Amino acid sequence: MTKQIQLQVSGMSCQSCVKSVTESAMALDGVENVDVSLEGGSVEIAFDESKTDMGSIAEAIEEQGYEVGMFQE
Ligand SMILES: [Cu+2]
Repeated sequence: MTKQIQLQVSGMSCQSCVKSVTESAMALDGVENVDVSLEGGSVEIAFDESKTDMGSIAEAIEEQGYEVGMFQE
């Protein structure tokens, strides 16, 4: 089943950040859509709960050098 979450991600400042955050999340099996709001410092992610989870997604984004804070469903 597809789950939609919104993560607060700090450290994103330009289109290149948007690209690396998007690509790192999309690289995970089960992530279906990633929508980055640069102004809001947030990332909306749709993923298949049976294939991945929020922790893995947050980790993938953090590996790119960004900080993942709060999230909401
Ligand atoms: Cu950047």
